[in-house]
Amino acid sequence: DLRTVYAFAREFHSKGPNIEKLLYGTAGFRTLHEKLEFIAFRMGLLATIRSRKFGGQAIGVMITASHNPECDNGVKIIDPKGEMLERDWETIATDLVNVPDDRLESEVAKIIAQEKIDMGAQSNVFIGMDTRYHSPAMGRAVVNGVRALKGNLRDFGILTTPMLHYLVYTHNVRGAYGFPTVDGYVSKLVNAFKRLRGDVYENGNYKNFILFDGANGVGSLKMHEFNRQLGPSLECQVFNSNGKINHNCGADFVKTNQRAPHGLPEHEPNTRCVSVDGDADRIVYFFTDSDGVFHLLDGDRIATLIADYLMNLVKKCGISLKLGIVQTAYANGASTDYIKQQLKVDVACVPTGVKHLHHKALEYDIGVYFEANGHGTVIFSDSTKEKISSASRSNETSNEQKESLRKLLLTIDIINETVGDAISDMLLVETILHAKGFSLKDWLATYEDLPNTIKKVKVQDRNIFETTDAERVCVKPDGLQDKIDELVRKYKRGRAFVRPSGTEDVVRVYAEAENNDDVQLLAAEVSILVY
Ligand code: 16G
Ligand code: ZN
Repeated sequence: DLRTVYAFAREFHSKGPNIEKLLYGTAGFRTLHEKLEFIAFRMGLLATIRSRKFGGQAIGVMITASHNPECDNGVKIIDPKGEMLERDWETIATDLVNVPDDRLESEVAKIIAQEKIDMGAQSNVFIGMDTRYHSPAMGRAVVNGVRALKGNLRDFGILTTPMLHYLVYTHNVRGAYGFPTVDGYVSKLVNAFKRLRGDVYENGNYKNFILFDGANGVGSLKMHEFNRQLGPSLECQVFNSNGKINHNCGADFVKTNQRAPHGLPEHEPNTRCVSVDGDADRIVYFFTDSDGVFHLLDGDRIATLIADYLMNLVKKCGISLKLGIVQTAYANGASTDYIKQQLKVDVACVPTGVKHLHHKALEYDIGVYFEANGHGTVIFSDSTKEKISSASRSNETSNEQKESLRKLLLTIDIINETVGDAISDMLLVETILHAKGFSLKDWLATYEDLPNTIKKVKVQDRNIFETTDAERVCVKPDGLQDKIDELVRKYKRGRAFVRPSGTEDVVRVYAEAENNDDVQLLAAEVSILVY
């Protein structure tokens, strides 16, 4: 009886008098954890309804606030193909969360009617969470939401975000993409990795040792599971595995501050290091050279390294495929120049947020997409995969080409195509560095980053800022962009833009220029305009 559902909701997962408007943003709902329990309950309801819309296909609900501080949490829904929640349903989710308790019942009824949901249909909700201490309470609220509408559920407990994407997708395609368990996931990636690596673990300047900053999050736990299967093929030493999540460590700390995380064990200069974020869907590489200088290799680097490798492999396969790289305005200008002039690959720019990048990448045969912050992956179209497998079966293919095709197929197997995945990205980068015999220094030498910075500016109302052209041009407030352009013109290789954050109550200011002093000046001048 649905009456009891809503009585229950009012008693245990009440929204209370809270009238703050909450939005299903680029990463779902994300805010202070105290404010989120009723939202988690309502997302349990919504996920159950959404699963029924797809005749019982699995829908994921992930509890995480990714790289945010420990006090925050978040909840987002994963669609049947392992992708982010469809646009229209973001609005439905937003509306559902913003109705007061006494309108919950009618709002749910409205969704069911509008979307023509058969409430007798099967429903399956998969739940996963990060390691925050308040995540289990949020998970229980989701469970209560699912139970309230009599849906089935599987609670996978602590998982990386990309793992849950994988589990949802593999369940729905009945294992065609991999075995739908965490173990199946680890094996799929590690097997492909080992077969590509072969018996020779080191090559040229590439050493098979890496330091792994787990951001005190789920990435460090899961990396241990990978390590068990990786054996000696890659020696990965995990650190930052049980402190405060993202505190002075992790991919966001390293990228934002352009310095090494706390807790880094003693090591030789030039040792390869990585940092992932709290839910392990972002990764950056870094090292400190023999002069003690820190060097960062971010998402732009990873994208260019992967694109270069895949293009060469495709060429050797004797097939023709269109590869493209998708970036955001945050991509370093030097990386964009390198892509155009050296790699001669198509490059597109889209607004911040994985779904925008993913969507654009679908337009290519092979779409490589990365945010500068280390969030990204590669996607291969269905026809690309068909081309590759039919070429590998064809009599007209030479043995040499077949060997390249085999490598390409294994490379695809390492990649988590559903969403950016720190561990999968790392295994891919490790494979490429191994194949090229590259140290991080060699990789860094492919092009030189322009100095850059990102500033946060607190403003009264960030909603008055509106952008266009993939956030590179600010159209509101009136006249602001002209003033920014005027400042930018003063600096050699200068570039700057402002955009309202989608996850914090601030405006972000990005600046880059030929030298660091100019960058700081330009960023300060633009910040004053915004303030
Ligand atoms: C979200 C996005 C991330 C983006 C960030 C920008 C997803 C899953 N996550 O965390 O990709 O870089 O927002 O934050 O899309 P901002 O709008 O506060 O700058
Ligand atoms: Zn994340």
